[in-house]
Amino acid sequence: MGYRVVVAGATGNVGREMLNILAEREFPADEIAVVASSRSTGDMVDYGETGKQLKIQNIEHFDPEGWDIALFAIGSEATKIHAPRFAAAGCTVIDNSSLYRMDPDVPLIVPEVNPEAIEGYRAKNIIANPNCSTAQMVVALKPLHDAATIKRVVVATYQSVSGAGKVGMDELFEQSRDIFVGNSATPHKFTKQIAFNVIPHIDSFLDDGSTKEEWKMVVETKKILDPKIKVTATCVRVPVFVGHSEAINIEFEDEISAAEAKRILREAPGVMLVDKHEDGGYVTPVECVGEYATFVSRVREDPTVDNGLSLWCVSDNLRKGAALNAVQIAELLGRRHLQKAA
Ligand code: 11C
Repeated sequence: MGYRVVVAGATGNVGREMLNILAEREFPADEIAVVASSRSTGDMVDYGETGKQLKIQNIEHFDPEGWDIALFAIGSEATKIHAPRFAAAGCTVIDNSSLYRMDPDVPLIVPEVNPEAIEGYRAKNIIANPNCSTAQMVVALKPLHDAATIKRVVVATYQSVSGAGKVGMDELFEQSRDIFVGNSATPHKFTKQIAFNVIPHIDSFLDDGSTKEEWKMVVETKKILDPKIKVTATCVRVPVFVGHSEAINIEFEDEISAAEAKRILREAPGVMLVDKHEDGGYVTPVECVGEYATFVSRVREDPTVDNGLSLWCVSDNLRKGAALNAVQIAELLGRRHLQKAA
């Protein structure tokens, strides 16, 4: 007997990828329900490439009693209403919004990094999925932290427009087309023109001048990996449809050479090292689309600090940064806690 699984937010970028990945990985689901807001009720969505289509139900009227796992990709406001309702009915919620990430009673999990933290999920019957830019970074950092203890991380991100949802992707497409035919580009979703431009601003500003996206990278890395690690981030939106990139500078307690780091990364779970010192010997976002791995390239020593390394890290933000990580959490939950696996 398999699981009864709900995907909430099945019409969005992440919800669609959740369905693709459940299908691709042959998640042992006996039944899948797709739910969304009333706007999409009755619409059909593909269950990956299985040829099956699923009819969207209204989340407001959906009874979660008897369902095992719900993958939520519906944003914080709707999550606030529905996650406690699903969790109280015995359906474990794996939530992609930022609502519960820093709740001490909710584990924040990247399965390659802190699978043991899942043990705490029963307090609320909710498990949080991290922000996309944090998820890929901690996958790359974890094996290096185990080897030489990270003290400080300085990261600059190059984040694709799909992180801002389908409207973000549409805005890049429309602005590119408008500029190409000689029209002006009007920003709607983003704060400035995104086509042929970069914007050093993701999410809202905080009092200290940083943004919430930058804050998330700091606090989520501490919660997932190690509270002692200092992180400073600059998060930037770039005109790329899918795939977040990160330039990461790391300072370690102990000595670690680039050669040693590469040897470790080659063996690390979830990491694919592509690092040849030649034209094209590194990974760019277009190559990571549809992939599961977090790609690491350009590993090199930083001689300006003791025990410093710099590297380049790229991943599909809709997959490892969101949907894949959520499905991996569901797989982990099944293996450790739900006794139904087929
Ligand atoms: C972006 N990282 O690229 C954001 C999207 O907290 O889950 C995901 C926001 C979040 O805009």
